[in-house]
Amino acid sequence: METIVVGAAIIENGRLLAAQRADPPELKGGWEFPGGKVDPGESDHDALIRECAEELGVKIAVGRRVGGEWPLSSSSVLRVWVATIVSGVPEPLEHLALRWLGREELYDVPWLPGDLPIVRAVQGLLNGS
Ligand code: 9L3
Ligand code: MG
Repeated sequence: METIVVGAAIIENGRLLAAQRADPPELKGGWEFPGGKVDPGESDHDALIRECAEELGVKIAVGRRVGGEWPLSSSSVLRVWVATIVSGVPEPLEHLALRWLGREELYDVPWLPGDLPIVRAVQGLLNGS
């Protein structure tokens, strides 16, 4: 069975929230859209809200989908939605660090290879500020 992973493109004030992975060792230090695996019987929407609460300590509102299925490996795909923060201030509860990246800073961090094409897709949603 294919593993479904969901990710959030959290945008606020024209900046995108990027999160630096703490694990596993081969992904440690790489930057990603926060999120994670959908649990059995869980909807993508619920998984995205749960993951953002667990990883960042924030409540999000889920907006439009970004593209279709982004391949992560031979057995897993990433589905991404734009999201906004409804309450809370994001903290790196499971990541090494968080950064708000403006349009000119989007490529200042080493994105995970699977996430990089999604950054390009999100770029146009950020205003120049
Ligand atoms: N993954 C890649 N990019 C992302 C996310 C949220 C996840 N934006 C990969 C890393 C792991 C797998 O998907 O190999 C499951 O993610 P997690 O549940 O460990 O966050
Ligand atoms: Mg995760």
